[in-house]
Amino acid sequence: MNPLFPRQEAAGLFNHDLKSHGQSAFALSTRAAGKPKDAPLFLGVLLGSNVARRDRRGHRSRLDPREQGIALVVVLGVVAVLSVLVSDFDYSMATSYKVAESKRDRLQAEYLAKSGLNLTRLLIAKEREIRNAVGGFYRMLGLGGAPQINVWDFANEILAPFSDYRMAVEMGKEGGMDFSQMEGMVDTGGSFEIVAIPENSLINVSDPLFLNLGKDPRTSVAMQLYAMMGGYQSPESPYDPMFEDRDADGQYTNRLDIVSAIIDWWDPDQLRTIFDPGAQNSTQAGSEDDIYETFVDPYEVKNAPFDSLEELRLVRGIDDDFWATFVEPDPEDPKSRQLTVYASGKVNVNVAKPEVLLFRLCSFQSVQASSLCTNLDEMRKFVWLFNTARSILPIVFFSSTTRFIEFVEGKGKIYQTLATILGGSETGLLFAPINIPAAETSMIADSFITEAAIFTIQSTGIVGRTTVRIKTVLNRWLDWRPPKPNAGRMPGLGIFQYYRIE
Ligand SMILES: [Ca+2]
Ligand SMILES: [Ca+2]
Repeated sequence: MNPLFPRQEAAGLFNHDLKSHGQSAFALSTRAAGKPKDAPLFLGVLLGSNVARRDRRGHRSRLDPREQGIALVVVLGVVAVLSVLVSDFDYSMATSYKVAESKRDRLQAEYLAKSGLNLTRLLIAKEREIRNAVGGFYRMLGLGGAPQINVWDFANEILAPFSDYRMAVEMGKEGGMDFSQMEGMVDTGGSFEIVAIPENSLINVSDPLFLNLGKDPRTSVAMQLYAMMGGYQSPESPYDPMFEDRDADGQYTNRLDIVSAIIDWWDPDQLRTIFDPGAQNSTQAGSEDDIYETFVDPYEVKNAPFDSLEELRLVRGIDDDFWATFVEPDPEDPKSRQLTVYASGKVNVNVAKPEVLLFRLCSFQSVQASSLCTNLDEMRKFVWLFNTARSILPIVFFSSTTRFIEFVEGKGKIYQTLATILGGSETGLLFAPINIPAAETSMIADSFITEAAIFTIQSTGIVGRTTVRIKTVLNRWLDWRPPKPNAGRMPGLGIFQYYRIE
């Protein structure tokens, strides 16, 4: 019962009203007294509080002015409360829906990324068959047999039908292929993108997995690191300013300090490594931990190989400048990296950036004095030549590391062909060949490699505006032994040494 209008009075009012307005819409609701008639009354008052009505004698009368509009205020209040509740409910439902939609897309994107990752593993595992198929082509060009083919560079193109079904069907039509008839091929509602790089295309700063250069692993790493930081460039290097100011820890850290700190992080002893770039040897003296003990939050060196690239952040002297210059200039793009902690120390001549090839080459004493290691112009020519040749013909060039050594010495088919194309040495586009002592040729050739076994694979699943990225390091090196107490043999598709979903 409406507290504002006692039933008797209200019913009287209403019934009377009904008699007077036989055709009124209110009639429908007034058949059962005391039941729904409260509601029409309410509406009647709401709609007609100022509307004339008749009393028992048929005289027109009005409600008490004090009663007029009270119901309207109450109803408006109720409606306002209800509308707030409804809009809140609507908002929370819309939010829940969006959250559910986003979770659905994220899950879908994650599995697309996983698919891309596994298909890339499969593609790399099938490389040997592709290599055999193109061997004749390499021999025809006079390049010797085919080396390991860089199939990972073409992962997005080769795996396109699995990644973006709709685009593949469209493109297939143009090429006369009907992907829509292929069993198991369906529209996944998203796509994936792959970036894969072999780790031996980078400079390894961790304990080398295998390296037999007649030098201890420390010295080999030190030589490359020092070359990378421009240590052998004379009279000055563009990197000099980086080593002139205090770093974030308040310490002065020069090139040799960084070389020592990185090596001491993983070498098993607790004596400080002292690298002599002139003599190309390293000795151990003093304590490794001195600097770390002075930090506000002190810690000790690890004395074991790096597990991830991020761990390098803990080494003294590795600040943001160093990180942005050498480690990860673009965190979104693994191809911008120059350093790795996963490789053997042998640099892959077919996939390494030309700068990295120079760092490895110039780390040897017998090569250091050559123009390719000291003259910035010559270095730029070398880098330009490699980058241009690879952009024109994105295939691998050197069937063996000996052919690469021949190339830098200005011998062999590849150098001769490039010299002809570029119009000889007079044009100034070609770097001046260098001379490597015959006694050291095989040792230097052995510091390079043409086969990659450890890869960074980054797979990004994309569904609408949702992306999920999986960053991995895949190890396919057959001689690799897992750390104890693990045991077993390397599976055909390799194992993940690093796996992170972002
Ligand atoms: Ca040490
Ligand atoms: Ca150590």
